Amino acid sequence: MIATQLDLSDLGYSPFFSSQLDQIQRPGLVPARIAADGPGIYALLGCRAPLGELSGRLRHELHGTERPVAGDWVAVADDGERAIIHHVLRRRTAMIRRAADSDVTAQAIAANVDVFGLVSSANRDLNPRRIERYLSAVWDSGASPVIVLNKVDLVEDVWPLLECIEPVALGVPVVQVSALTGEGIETLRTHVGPGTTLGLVGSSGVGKSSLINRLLGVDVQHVSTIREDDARGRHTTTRRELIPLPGGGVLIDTPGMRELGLIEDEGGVDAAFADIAGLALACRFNDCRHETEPGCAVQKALVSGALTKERLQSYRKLQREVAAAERKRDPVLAADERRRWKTIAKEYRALEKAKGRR
Ligand SMILES: Nc1nc2c(ncn2[C@@H]2O[C@H](COP(=O)(O)OP(=O)(O)OP(=O)(O)O)[C@@H](O)[C@H]2O)c(=O)[nH]1
Ligand SMILES: [Mg+2]
Ligand SMILES: [Zn+2]
Repeated sequence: MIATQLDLSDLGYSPFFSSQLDQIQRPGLVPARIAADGPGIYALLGCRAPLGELSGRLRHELHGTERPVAGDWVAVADDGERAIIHHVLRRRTAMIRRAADSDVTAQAIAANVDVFGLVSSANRDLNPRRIERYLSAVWDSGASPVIVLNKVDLVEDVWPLLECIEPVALGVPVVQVSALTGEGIETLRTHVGPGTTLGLVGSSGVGKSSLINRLLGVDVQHVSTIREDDARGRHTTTRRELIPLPGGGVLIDTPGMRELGLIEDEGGVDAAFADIAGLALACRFNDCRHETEPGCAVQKALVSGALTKERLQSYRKLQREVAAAERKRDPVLAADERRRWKTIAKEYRALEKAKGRR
């Protein structure tokens, strides 16, 4: 019993989740963490059954991003072989993106991640615009970011790359690593430990799976060489997967993303561009659009070179993207969500009434 509890806390189980389980009025349910999500079937960690499926009710009730994804904590009836998932516990963090094939559908990438490592490769053109986009998504998710510059063994001098990252990092830690030589791996390791979850995201071929293997000390994840002509990856990892670290902590490997479309506005873009938000405080007008207004501190920073045109453009582009996504929200899904909340509110009111009668 004690051993199981220790395992669960190593996997990230905390009072945030156990208090939710305590509130479920159904005896016999145990917690488990989703290790991988396939269509209709889930790999589980922390319970006896290795696999689970949604209960009939959840299959009916949960839509889109509400469905469990890698990293979610769920309450299951565990028969030791095939567990039935009865509840998805509220998420502490959730990385949501716009599904690649749609401009309205949101897709959850991973849940309950504490730290996202944004992996870029030193041998390819490092793209600060991409880092800004990823940072916005991570801040939106509720997790914290670490910028991971991998393959530093391939460059003589990392300084130009670090100089390119610095203006967009705004204090976010930057770790220089090489999955090949092991350089920097111990620094990366400080971002994961018992109870914490580190997810790696980034384009295909940047070395996410290689870094996971390095952190584990054994080759568990499949890796393959990048294409010679354009140095791009081959989309080797095809599903999101949780891998427990010996000694505690959890790693999440994810498939390389072609694009990370922003779909939510939880303030992530403003957090990723806190320098511009800070400048705006000094504009003469509160509603300054930083265009031609007199006394605009943002325009002044552009002139002095403290802010680049590219960064301001990128800020505006991402702001427009989240605003458009909010407007275009899938109306069917939104209605479904509203209906569900109505039901919950109704149940809650009935409960309160019953309490009053006692
Ligand atoms: N030189 C060098 N090569 C590396 C390093 N890390 C990874 N590689 C190589 O880069 C290629 C791609 O690595 P993967 O780990 O498969 O990349 P990935 O990010 O998991 O790619 P996807 O699964 O497709 O998203 C492999 O040939 C690795 O051996 C590194 O630090 N230095
Ligand atoms: Mg991979
Ligand atoms: Zn202004």
